[in-house]
This record gives sequence, structure tokens and C-alpha cells, in this order.
Amino acid sequence: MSTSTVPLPSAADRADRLVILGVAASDSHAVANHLIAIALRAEGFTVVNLGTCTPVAEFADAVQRHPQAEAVIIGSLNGQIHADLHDLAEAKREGLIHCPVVVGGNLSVGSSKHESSTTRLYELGVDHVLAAPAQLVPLLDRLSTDGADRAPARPQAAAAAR
Ligand code: B12
Repeated sequence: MSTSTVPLPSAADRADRLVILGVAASDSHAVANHLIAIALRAEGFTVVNLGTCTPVAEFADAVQRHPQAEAVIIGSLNGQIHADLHDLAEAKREGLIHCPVVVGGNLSVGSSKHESSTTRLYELGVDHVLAAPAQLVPLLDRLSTDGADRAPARPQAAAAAR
């Protein structure tokens, strides 16, 4: 039996790939944002890092300036992500953000996390909710090779809740 292996992309293969990164509007936690930017650059991505306290309108402006962006990646630590993304769906409806929106961090208030908090993020227009930064590059590579990047699949549960 033969096994075929698809080689994983290297940093050099990602030379022309760009992502937009930032921290949600009310949130000033900077450390993870810097570390994620460094890690993505080390993997070959061009990272437009908008830093902390970035409203949806600024992510939308960045997408307009960089229409080739593969994803908007938003971190949130202070538990206010749902309020911070209240205008995301509208920005996507208006075509101001046309690439997948990926969110990660500490995504609700308190230490015990409820699934409904993630479902609400999908309802707000988020396409992917990640548990850890290590999931970012595999997701971006999958979106890129699937061609699913412009029309991301959402979990059934989230679709059903809409
Ligand atoms: C340092 C810190 C601050 C500093 C930030 C300084 C700065 N410029 O960054 C200051 C003092 C300003 C601050 C303020 C506040 N903070 Co604070 N802060 C912290 C602290 C101690 C460390 C955060 C940190 O840098 N960690 C190191 C980085 C590397 O890890 P991380 O941030 O946890 O991120 C990890 C994951 O979440 C994930 N991740 C993060 N971002 C992303 C993005 C993506 C896309 C992905 C996939 C993954 C991902 O990857 C990282 C590595 O695993 C944490 C407690 C803690 N020990 O974690 C609280 C904490 C985050 N803060 C908290 C709170 C509540 C606040 C305040 C509201 C406090 C207040 N009442 O004023 C304010 C909010 C300010 C604001 N407007 O956002 C809470 C959040 C609670 C919640 N969500 O339920 C925490 C958890 C403390 C706690 N246990 O209560 N804070």
C-alpha cells in the first residue's frame, strides 16, 4: 500500500500571503498580540498588525487597503469581545470585510466558558473561533488550499441557531 504525503507549506511558500491582526476595540492586552505577530511573520506571513483597541471599522479600513488579505485575526482577553464585534456582521454585509474573521483569546468573562459564548460569536459574523495560537497557521493553510477562504463553512450548531 502506498501512502502519499502532501508537503506542508514552508515559510518561503507563504511569502505573498497577508493577514490583518489586531485586538478588539475595548481591549488593551498587548502581549499575545505581539507574540502572535512574531510567530506568523516567522512562518512567512506578512502581518498588518493594528495592535490593541482596534474597532471593527479599522479592521474594515485595513481590508480595503489590503484586499488580498486572507483573514482578519482578532484577539480579545478582557471578556468584552461580543460587545466589541457588535458591528462586524454589518461590515461583512456591506462587503467591507470579505475575508474570514478568526477570533481567539479569553472570549468571555470568568474562568468557566460556556458554548453559547462561541455560538454568539458565529452569530455576530465570526467565521472561526480558535482555542490556541498554534491553530492559526494550520487554519490559514487549510483555508488557502481549500479555496474555502471566501466562503467559510460554519459549524452546524451555529447555523442552526441563526
Ligand atoms: C497583563 C494583564 C493586564 C495588563 C495588560 C498590559 C498590556 N499592555 O498588555 C493591564 C494591567 C493593562 C490589564 C488590564 C485589564 N485586565 Co488584564 N490581565 C493581564 C494578565 C495578568 C496577563 C495577560 C497576558 O499578557 N498574558 C500573556 C499572554 C501571552 O497570554 P494571554 O493574553 O492569556 O493569551 C493567550 C490566549 O488567550 C491566547 N490568545 C490571546 N490572544 C489570542 C488571539 C488569537 C487569534 C488566538 C487564536 C489566541 C489568542 O494565546 C495566548 C497564549 O496561550 C491576565 C491574567 C493572566 N495571568 O493571564 C489579565 C486578564 C486578561 N485581565 C483581565 C481583566 C478583567 C482586565 C481589566 C478589565 C481589569 C480592570 N478591571 O481594569 C483590564 C482591561 C483593560 C482593557 N481595556 O482591556 C482578566 C480577563 C478576565 C476575563 N476575560 O474573564 C484577566 C484574565 C485577569 C483575571 N483572571 O481576571 N491587564
